[in-house]
Amino acid sequence: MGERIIECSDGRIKMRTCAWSPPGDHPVGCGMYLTVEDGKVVKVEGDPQHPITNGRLCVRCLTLPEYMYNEKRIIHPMYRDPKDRGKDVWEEISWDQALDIIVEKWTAIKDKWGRESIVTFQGTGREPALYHSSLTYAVLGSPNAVFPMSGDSCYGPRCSVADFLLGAGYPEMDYAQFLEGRYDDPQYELPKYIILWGKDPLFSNPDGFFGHSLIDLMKRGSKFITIDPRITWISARSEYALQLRPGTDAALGIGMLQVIINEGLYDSEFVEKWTFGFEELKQRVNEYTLEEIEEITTVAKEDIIAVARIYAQNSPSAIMWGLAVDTNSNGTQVGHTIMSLIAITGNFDIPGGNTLSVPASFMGKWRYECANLLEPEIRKKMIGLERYPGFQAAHVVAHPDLVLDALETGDPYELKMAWFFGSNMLANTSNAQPKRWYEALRKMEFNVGQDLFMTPTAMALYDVFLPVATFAEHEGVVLPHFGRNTHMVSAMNKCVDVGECKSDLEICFWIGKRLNPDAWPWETIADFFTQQIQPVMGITFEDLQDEGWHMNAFEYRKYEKGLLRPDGAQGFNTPTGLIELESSLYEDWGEDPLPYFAENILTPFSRPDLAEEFPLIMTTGGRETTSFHSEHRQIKSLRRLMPDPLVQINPETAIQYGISNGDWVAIENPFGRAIEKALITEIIKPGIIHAQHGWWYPEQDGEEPNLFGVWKSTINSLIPHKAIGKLGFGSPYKNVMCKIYKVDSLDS
Ligand SMILES: Nc1nc2c(c(=O)[nH]1)N[C@H]1C(S)=C(S)[C@@H](COP(=O)(O)OP(=O)(O)OC[C@H]3O[C@@H](n4cnc5c(=O)[nH]c(N)nc54)[C@H](O)[C@@H]3O)O[C@H]1N2
Ligand SMILES: Nc1nc2c(c(=O)[nH]1)N[C@H]1C(S)=C(S)[C@@H](COP(=O)(O)OP(=O)(O)OC[C@H]3O[C@@H](n4cnc5c(=O)[nH]c(N)nc54)[C@H](O)[C@@H]3O)O[C@H]1N2
Ligand code: SF4
Ligand SMILES: [Mo]
Repeated sequence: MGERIIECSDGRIKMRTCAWSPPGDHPVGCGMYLTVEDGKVVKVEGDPQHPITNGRLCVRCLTLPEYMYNEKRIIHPMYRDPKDRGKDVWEEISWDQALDIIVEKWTAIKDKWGRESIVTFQGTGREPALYHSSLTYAVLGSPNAVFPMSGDSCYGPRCSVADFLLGAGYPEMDYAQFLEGRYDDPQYELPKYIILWGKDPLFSNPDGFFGHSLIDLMKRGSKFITIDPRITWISARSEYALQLRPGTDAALGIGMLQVIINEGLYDSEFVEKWTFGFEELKQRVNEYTLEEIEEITTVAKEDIIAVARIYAQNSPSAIMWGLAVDTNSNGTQVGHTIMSLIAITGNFDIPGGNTLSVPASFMGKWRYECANLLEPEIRKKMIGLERYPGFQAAHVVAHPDLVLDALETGDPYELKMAWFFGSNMLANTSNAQPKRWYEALRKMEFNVGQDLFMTPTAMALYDVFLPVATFAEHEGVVLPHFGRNTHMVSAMNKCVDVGECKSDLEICFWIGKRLNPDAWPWETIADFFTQQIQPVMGITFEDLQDEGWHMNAFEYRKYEKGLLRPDGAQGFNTPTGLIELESSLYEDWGEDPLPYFAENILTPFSRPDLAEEFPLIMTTGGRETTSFHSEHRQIKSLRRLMPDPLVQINPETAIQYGISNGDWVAIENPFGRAIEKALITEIIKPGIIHAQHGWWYPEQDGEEPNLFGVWKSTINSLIPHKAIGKLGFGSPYKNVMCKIYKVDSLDS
């Protein structure tokens, strides 16, 4: 491990830290040194001694100084009269003035409408995601914390499957992330095969996983299989690349289960001892024929058989399941099939398989426990509690689709104040149907937001703008590998200040101490972190800052050792104590206890009446290294690499519609329309297109009605609201029908 602070001979200093956000990132916690000169960060270098990332960084971290010192960054609190929303008429104010305005409005609204009339919005798993519930429950005292992605379809379906059927945290691939000696640790075994299922980690580093590790494993001999409608960098190097029709993953999973079960390739000892409902699962998967599955998925039956055999006959092997599992109304069913595949082949919690996390957690646990600070009567008012009890059991947050309904209709009650906590929701990111959210939210009495840039959401909706500090400007902890990971924690060490920016946690502290002091008893942020991490990791926050990162010992096969259940018994923390191939919970929540395939709501097959007009299928949002959702559009060196939103179209489809490379193209369906630029490419099959999300144009006029051009490439206007699964999870962000046609410009 290197020094925390290195004094260079030229007078500059290098400070070691681990990244989270902003700039946007899932908590990979990559290790780096920031060179500081005259109080400014001037250079970013990877830390070769970091155990997971070994000095490797992506372009978004390498351009950090350009982001931190960007001319468009907001670095002081600002206020605008609610009647001026949409106009660029901000007044710079002090933090004290901001606090006074917030306290006054919050008091008036809660006294008149009740605390439940306040709603808060988070974005993806950036750092504020860790403090969002605390802001809502422990600061504002409202029950309505919401991640506004329809059907909570990022990570929600995957985590709920892990909760309900496994009783454990999200099962990550074992890439020796928890072992001292990493790949050379004597306990470790290399996965023989890695299946990437709707996940592209080289570009996304998703869910706290360091994507480049796949290259390490490839070099060491792991082989790959990809399940992805597109040919990715890894698919091109895979033994099999199953290019399924978007949204048909549950059918494919059922086909693979059928082959493994019918051919007797499963681990019968594991199935017998540790699973519940095997016979019922067997019966269910045999209700489909492989011919039908081939027709649904467009994957050749022979390939389904081959991949199923390879996975079952090469233990250990791992499945990495990504966002495409969630962005599907069948999200929980897809997750169910994948979880069943891992289970019946005995690949859970073995070296080189899929690891399981222990139930007790620290920061995350505190996050959910904050809900206990709500008055019981208020907590009962959480939107969606009655309609989606399963959703609430897993998540303890308000339901996004029902929140939009409530905003529009006032049912079950009026919402009057919104707080944006790391969400640029109008910019084709989390929300389906963003214009509906915009129309509803502009009617609120009072809105507060915290961000770093003047986004379309801020320009349209905020009244108070609170400026946020990047990871180089504040202290914090990173929990890599998501799930309920309690094995590793890393420190973010503050290097510099920029303007008056504060971190999300500092903002919670600052306002929490005024609105709800009992919930915020810690003197300092360091005291708070120490109280969180010491009982689990055995070190103080200051120790962690010096060490850089800290790992607890990891044990495999925890189900044999009584490490997964609170009662210390062997098995899994589910009602049956076993992995539930047939759920014992779902029926009570109105869902089929076994996995099934159903067409998504807006495809040429579920809507044959629209198929002639909208014959194509659109998937969206495959990640690019140059942006994190709507972030980075104003970072010049990144924008040069990706100047325009691109829609990928197969050459055959392009000829059919008279579209050439570089043409502007309108993408349209009965719900909405967006314009992107054609990229003609063989990586996608005919009849399917892939469109980027998260586009707005910071260089354009920010005032209404233009709002930085946010309504031009409005890809999420094509995604229907409430096209969700029966448990309340999953929405078709990556599979809707559409048509395309050439237009003259982005403004057409
Ligand atoms: N069509 C389509 N839509 C999608 C997807 C897709 O694949 N296809 N993916 C979806 C997924 S998986 C997700 S998770 C959502 C993501 O949706 P969001 O996370 O809401 O993404 P952004 O719109 O980038 O909003 C984040 C905002 O937070 C600000 N920010 C960055 N870091 C911080 C920080 O540390 N603190 C605070 N307070 N603010 C910060 C950024 O500047 C930005 O304005 O988008 C979804 N939208
Ligand atoms: N650079 C960058 N990194 C990011 C983000 C970002 O915006 N930028 N966002 C972060 C967030 S919030 C998330 S959730 C993760 C997501 O990261 P991942 O889980 O890796 O997901 P994606 O990159 O959205 O999509 C992965 C692959 O799914 C394929 N796909 C599309 N539709 C389907 C389908 O129906 N079935 C199957 N099997 N595959 C399909 C796409 O072609 C794509 O190659 O990335 C995170 N990391
Ligand atoms: S994954 Fe890339 S962008 Fe994210 S923290 Fe690591 S280097 Fe930075
Ligand atoms: Mo996400």
